[in-house]
Amino acid sequence: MSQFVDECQLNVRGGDGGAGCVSFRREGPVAMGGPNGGDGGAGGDVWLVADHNVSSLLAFRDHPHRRATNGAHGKGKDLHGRTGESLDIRVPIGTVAYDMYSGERLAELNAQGDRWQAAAGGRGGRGNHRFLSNQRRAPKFAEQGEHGEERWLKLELKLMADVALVGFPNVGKSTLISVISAAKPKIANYPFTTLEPNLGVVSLDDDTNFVVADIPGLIEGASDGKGLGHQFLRHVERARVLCLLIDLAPVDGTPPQEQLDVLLRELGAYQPDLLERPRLAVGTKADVIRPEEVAALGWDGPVMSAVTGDGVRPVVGQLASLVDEARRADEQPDPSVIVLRPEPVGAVVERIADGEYRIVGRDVERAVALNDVTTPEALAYIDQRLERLGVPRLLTRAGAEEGDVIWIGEFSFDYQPGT
Ligand SMILES: Nc1nc2c(ncn2[C@@H]2O[C@H](COP(=O)(O)OP(=O)(O)OP(=O)(O)O)[C@@H](O)[C@H]2O)c(=O)[nH]1
Ligand SMILES: [Mg+2]
Repeated sequence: MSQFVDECQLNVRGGDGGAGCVSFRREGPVAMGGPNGGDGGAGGDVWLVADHNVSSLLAFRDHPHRRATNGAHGKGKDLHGRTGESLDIRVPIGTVAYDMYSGERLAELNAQGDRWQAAAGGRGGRGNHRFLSNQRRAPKFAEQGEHGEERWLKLELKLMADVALVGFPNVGKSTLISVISAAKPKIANYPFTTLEPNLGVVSLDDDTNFVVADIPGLIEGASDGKGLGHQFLRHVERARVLCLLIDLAPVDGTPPQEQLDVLLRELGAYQPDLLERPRLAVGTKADVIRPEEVAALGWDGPVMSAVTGDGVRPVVGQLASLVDEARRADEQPDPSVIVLRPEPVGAVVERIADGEYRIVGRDVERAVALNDVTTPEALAYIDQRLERLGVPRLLTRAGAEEGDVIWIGEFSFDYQPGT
């Protein structure tokens, strides 16, 4: 079993758009014919794609930067730049993407093939032929390409186990998974042997198999972060069925029912609906205690010994049918990719100092991103665009006054209301 890494940071960046081109036809003796500068190609997007062949987020630890290809610049003779190649990043099923800084949950990829656009490529800049108009016969400007979107993500993998083995440290969780599946976790006679979850596939016959997760031991106070705390409870969240293991011969003598009560209390305190999950509680280490002693402890649930194998089969059978029922109940179409990222809309005016404002927004930034903003025709174009995007109204509302400095990207101008 490969090492299990269930959290990583990832920097994604869409490709930059190519710049539009400024170029004019050469028509015989006419030095400057009509404009024929091609558009820049769009940058490639970055996608996360759920793939069951990927089982951990390990690969991202060493290579946290992923970017798509840039679009090519436009050229003369109306040659458009080639579109940048998009990048598909394969992630395990059950990957949840968060914004690393805000912690906001952005998307969940729950089923094979689910795709989520993690970073959009920048749009290509328009070539000068696009700015031809009756007033503008020879536009000497073109748009710059837009930068690709960039962001830091935190990816988290929730185990997609069918059954989670829940129990105090040392009750025999790892021993059980080692006898019912091919998983070979470390087993030892001390608490907290298991520090990272192990997954194992249990096969009953060709059609019946389910995934069991052996997770680190749970102790009282885990829901407050004690022991290995929340980290573990998180792994329980996705399991359809809980198998609670109860030590029939614990070193500290905690009676079975009390163990069960503590486990349930911790699960419920972490997330109340964990108590709604189908569950099976089983007494372990039955080989070291006589049946009448078990009865005297007040335990009347199933018992087993992972060491001798006694009672293991019926337990596996019961788990299989609980899993089967839960899977059936689950079969209504999965919401699959849950995308929670709101699309940015319009432009926003921020006051950055006395008499100084900044306008932020994709369209306004694009309006001023020209290769040359010094020509009167380019300035006239910018004016027209900003007007159409409602910028004067936004500035008035924000309290801007004549002579104030307005910034959009790298571009700044003095505010002249009503012009
Ligand atoms: N006699 C007996 N001993 C068992 C049985 N199952 C496990 N043990 C022993 O109990 C000890 C702990 O077993 P593990 O499987 O490592 O327990 P665990 O629940 O995974 O423990 P943590 O990973 O620390 O939470 C080991 O010494 C095992 O050999 C059993 O059925 N009978
Ligand atoms: Mg263990």
